[in-house]
Amino acid sequence: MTAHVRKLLFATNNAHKLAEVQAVLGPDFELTTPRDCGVTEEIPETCDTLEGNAAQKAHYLHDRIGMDCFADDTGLEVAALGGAPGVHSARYATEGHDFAANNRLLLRNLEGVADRRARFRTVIALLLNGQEYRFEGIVEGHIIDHEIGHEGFGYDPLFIPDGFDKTFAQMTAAEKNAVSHRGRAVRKLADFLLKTASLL
Ligand code: ITT
Repeated sequence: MTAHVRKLLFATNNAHKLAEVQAVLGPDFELTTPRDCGVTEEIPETCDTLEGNAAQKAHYLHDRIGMDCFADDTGLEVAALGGAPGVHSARYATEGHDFAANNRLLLRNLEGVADRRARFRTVIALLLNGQEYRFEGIVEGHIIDHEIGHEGFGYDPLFIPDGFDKTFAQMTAAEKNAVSHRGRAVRKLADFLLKTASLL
């Protein structure tokens, strides 16, 4: 068992994500953010895949700060919409990160659509000692026809994971993390770091 806390730089500006990832990693890890390191601008994500964006965010921060770090890019992939909004999930309805407008647009685009299958997919890119590593987490579920719940963020009030009868927005953080895309990807990251890496 390790006695010291591993410090990890997480390339995100999303406070919800930060809290979720810190909760999954637990007290053996202490997350720091771009803001903690004086990086306040929006980190670019201009690629057309989750893999590309996760790597782009991690490399951007590494170039700015010179520290090992990781980034997560997540998309909601709706079957009847050909995988949209996917990599465009943050800016589906507007250029800003407007969760309410995104949810309204999603419901409009699914009006009268019987096939409600959807999944969240998270890709994490880790830069460690000059090497890049990727970790993926997926949760399958479906989109309901109106928002329910106030926990979580983003599309959570519209998404019911398979095997449940409530949305992510009706779950505690621990319940969501136990089955979510991000929880799954972050547990792979933590296993990797604990088994193979020696971060100081
Ligand atoms: P960073 O890039 O700063 O990490 P972001 O909010 O831009 O934060 P993403 O690009 O990874 O994060 O996520 C795109 C969008 O997908 C996000 O704005 C939400 O609308 C949605 N999203 C991501 N994770 C989600 C989750 O766990 N539950 C519900 N919606 C989520």
